[in-house]
Parts: sequence; structure tokens; C-alpha cells
Amino acid sequence: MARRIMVAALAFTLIAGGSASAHSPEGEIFSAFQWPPGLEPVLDGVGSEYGIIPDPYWQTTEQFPDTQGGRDIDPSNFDAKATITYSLGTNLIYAYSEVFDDISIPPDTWQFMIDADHSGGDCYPDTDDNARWHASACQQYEVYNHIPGEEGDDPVHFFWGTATWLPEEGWYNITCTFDGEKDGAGTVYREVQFMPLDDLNSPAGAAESVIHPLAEGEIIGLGYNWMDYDEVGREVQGGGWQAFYNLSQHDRMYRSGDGACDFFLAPVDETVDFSAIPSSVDATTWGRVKAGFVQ
Ligand SMILES: [Ca+2]
Ligand SMILES: [Ca+2]
Ligand SMILES: [Ca+2]
Repeated sequence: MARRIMVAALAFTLIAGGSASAHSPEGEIFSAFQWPPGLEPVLDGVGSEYGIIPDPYWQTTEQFPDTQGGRDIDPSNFDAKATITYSLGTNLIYAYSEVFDDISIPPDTWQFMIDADHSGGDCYPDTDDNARWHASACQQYEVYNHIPGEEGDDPVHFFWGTATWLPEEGWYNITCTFDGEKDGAGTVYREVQFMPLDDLNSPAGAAESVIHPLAEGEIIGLGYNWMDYDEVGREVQGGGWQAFYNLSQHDRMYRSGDGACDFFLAPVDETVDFSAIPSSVDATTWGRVKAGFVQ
């Protein structure tokens, strides 16, 4: 199946020619898994739906080199798997990850760059109206990757831009559950959903913004990384982190579409048994049980 996905992606690339400019790491195309309409995941911090997704759609620890500090990959310090998925039914992108961290503290962050139309370029150019044009053509998001509801975790929906209305619109939502020891070793199960956008009009709101219609077979720009804090919090150490685990391997992935990875929007995978997805009732109940572990 992996081969079939790659062949399809290659065919698309040849058809599209050189029109797209966001390629990092160069020559690598990741595949985004497609949910049939009506079978999209439930945003509850429980990843049981994702159990049906075959290996080729997952990215794993060895694909996340630390591109800033050069910390060696060490699963006893940080061990992650993540998958990017989408639905033509909702036009949403669904990201899911399971992250083991030896020290799970509030600044631990999952950061995204989305350049849906794959045009590349600076997402935060200096203009005479930055409130309007910052994050217009591509968007940066930061999700604090730790237990929600703790003291000090307020900006869990960090977004670089003035569109503070994204969560209430349903265009940027997150949740998670956690198994482990508070401020110690544990695994975060994190679900995030995004609306892909070609023109985000932050001051004017959703009605004046342009949604990017996802299309099976296209390649979108999407990159992510994790900032791993293992010593003290962001405020104390002035923004530094101990490691920058980076799928895109691009230094400016946080502000440039050029730093996004290529994600191929795969067809519905015929090898997958979608009837094996647990019902949302089961998943939600399990979510409450797991959330209870945090108390
Ligand atoms: Ca879920
Ligand atoms: Ca760590
Ligand atoms: Ca950490």
C-alpha cells in the first residue's frame, strides 16, 4: 500500500510540474490519511479512531531530528508518533499525536505551519497593516503539549496573528488526555483540528476569509515540530527550549511556507476497515476515564 501511495504522489508531482515551492525536507512527500464523510474523528483527546490508520501515514521519533540544539534522538527523553489526516466531508485537517516526554511541563509545545495552497513564501511579512496580512496566506499555530487545565497553561490555543476568533469558529480546536505523572514522565494524546485557509482575514472574521477547499490528490504545505522543555518553564529561561524536534527540518518552518513539508492528500484507503472505529460514545467514555487519571 505504501508503494501505491507513493506512486500516486509521484504522478501528481509530475503533473503539477514545478508550480509548488514548499518542500522541506527536500524530496520527501508525506501522506495524509482520508476519513470518509461521516467517519471523522471525535475531538476528545482519545485517539482510538486512529488505531485503524496504517503505518505509512504515521511519522515517528526518528523523523524528528533536533534542528537547533542537536540533541540526539533518545526515546527515553522524547518519543513521539503523529499522523496528519483530513476529510472532504468537513474540509478539516485532523492532526493526532502520542508523545512520551520524560518531563511533561506546560511549555512543551507542538507547533504547526500550514500553507494550504502550497504557494510558499513568508507568512508574516512586514506590511503597513500587519493585523490584516500576518497569517493571511499561511498560518502558524502552537499547541502547548501538556495536561490542560493546569496553572500556567493559559495560551493553549496560541496563534501567531490577530484571529483570536478561530477556536469559536471551529477552525482551530484542540484537546488531549494524559497518562503519567504531572510535571514528570508521561504520554500526551493530542488531537487538533484546523480549517485550511487561502486568505485569513483576521480583522474581518470568518465571513471575509477564504477557505481552501481540500482536494483528494493535491499536495498541501504543512509542517510541524515539537519544542521540548525539560528543565524550567518558558518564562524563566527566556523562551529557550532543550530540543526542537522538527519534521520539516527547516529553520523558518514557524513563519514561512517554504519551511512546510509536502503532504499528499491520499484517497480513502481501501485496505482499511472503517467499521473497526470505536463508536464516539465508547471513545468519549474512555476519554473521561483517562482524564480522570490526571486528577
Ligand atoms: Ca478522538
Ligand atoms: Ca524530554
Ligand atoms: Ca518536556
